[in-house]
Amino acid sequence: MVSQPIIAAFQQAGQGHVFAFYEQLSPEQQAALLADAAEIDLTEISELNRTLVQDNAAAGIDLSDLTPAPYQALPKNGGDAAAWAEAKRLGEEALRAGRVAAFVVAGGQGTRLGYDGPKGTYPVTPVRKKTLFQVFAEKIRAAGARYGRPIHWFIMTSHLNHAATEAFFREHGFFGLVADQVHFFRQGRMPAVGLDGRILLEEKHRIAMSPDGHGGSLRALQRSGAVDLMAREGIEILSYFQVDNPLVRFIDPAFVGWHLKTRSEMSSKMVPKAYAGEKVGHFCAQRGKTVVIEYSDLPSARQEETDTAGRLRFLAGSIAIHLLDRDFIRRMATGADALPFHRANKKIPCLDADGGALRPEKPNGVKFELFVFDALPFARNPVIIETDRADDFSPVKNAEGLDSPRTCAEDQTRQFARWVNARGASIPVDSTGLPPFTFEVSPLFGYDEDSFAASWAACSSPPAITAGLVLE
Ligand code: UD2
Repeated sequence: MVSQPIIAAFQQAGQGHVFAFYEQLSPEQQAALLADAAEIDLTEISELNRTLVQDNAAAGIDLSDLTPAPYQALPKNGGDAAAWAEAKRLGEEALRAGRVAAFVVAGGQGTRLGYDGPKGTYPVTPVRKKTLFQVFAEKIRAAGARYGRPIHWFIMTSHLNHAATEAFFREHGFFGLVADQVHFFRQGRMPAVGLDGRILLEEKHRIAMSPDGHGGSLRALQRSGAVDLMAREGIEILSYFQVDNPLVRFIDPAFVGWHLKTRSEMSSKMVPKAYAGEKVGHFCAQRGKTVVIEYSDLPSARQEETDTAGRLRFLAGSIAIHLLDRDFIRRMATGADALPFHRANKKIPCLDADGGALRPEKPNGVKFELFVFDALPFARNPVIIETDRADDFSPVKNAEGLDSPRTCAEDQTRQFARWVNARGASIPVDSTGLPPFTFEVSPLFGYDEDSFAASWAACSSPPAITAGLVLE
């Protein structure tokens, strides 16, 4: 065996089997394997094996002393209308000063949707079938025009979809955005281990590596130079959202204003959960800190608890919309505070000890992932604000049923119908707010109710809304 310090380090760490087939590999394959190996922090893996793998720990989630986290209710639900108006004013000022940028995490694999390709390239709008990326790009263009400052957009990809994502933007001329203001960077990777803690090989020259979770965004923002770029451009706040949700209002002045006026370092939007078992995180308070407990980690009895009024006690659902201060990101990425890893048992195609291919039918290994909401307990003054689900959340996650392309297109149509009828039109809708026909509002015409109202008022006569119409 060629002597390579990295191979010796793997042997010392009890992971020497990673190089079991090294002598059989071509020089290029050897280089590829060494490059994979160089990405791995062996001390981190051995610590994760000890804490998360060996005793089959349920990711070590601490559920003690949990109470529902406080949040700023919307004025229509009892919140302070003057405080919301003041927040909106402050947020608009920050947007006009160019202090806010958009940030989408798009490194996930979209397995549940069964779509082969970066999820952002999935078509979602009801008439034009615009892709998720196009919808976000047009919201950014429209908001930039509204506030008189172009809005930078950071896009986190993974090694699996980076090249395809960049190519998609190039093919579509960046959807009218200035290419220099769209910044792609790759998230980090983590090796998968077997249930015995041994690092798995995908091929003789490839370690089974997967994206390190959306929480990996904090270190990837720092490592890629995005945080420095923000500093150079005078951007202080990143507006974080997920790639699967075209309704998201990520340029939301009231949210930015709440963040600023409470001097929060990380802020989040909540929606009241639709039902006890809804698959969203739960905003909780725990010994003076704000934490999010994922649906899979909170026992169903706790999810179903009700208060004296019969409402769900742990009501505040996390829909993965956050604001993050630039300096907070840097501190989380470089300081002593570190996000904890979560363990996910998965079926991981890999090689057996003799180099034969294994296609497991039940979980045979563990992936390690970081979650961005685990940064909340480290943030100063985290604030949670309520939002209307209908204005902020309708993700595409499954091919059919709940959170599918169909439900998402319907939710978009309901929103358009609501905006149009609020301006005095009278298109018919059913008891769920859905009109009997489909039409579409381009984000360039209106990406939220205010911008829509402004464009509507600027029309010489109110547009007649008919089936298949696209307002743009
Ligand atoms: C997430 C939240 C859940 C709720 C829900 C709302 C977690 C663990 N749960 O559930 O609480 O807020 O969203 O829709 O986050 N991603 C990456 N890199 C990765 C992994 C994921 O960029 O390594 C991105 C992915 O592209 C997507 C987002 O993170 O934009 C969410 O990922 P998911 O689909 O795994 O999250 P989900 O639906 O389990």
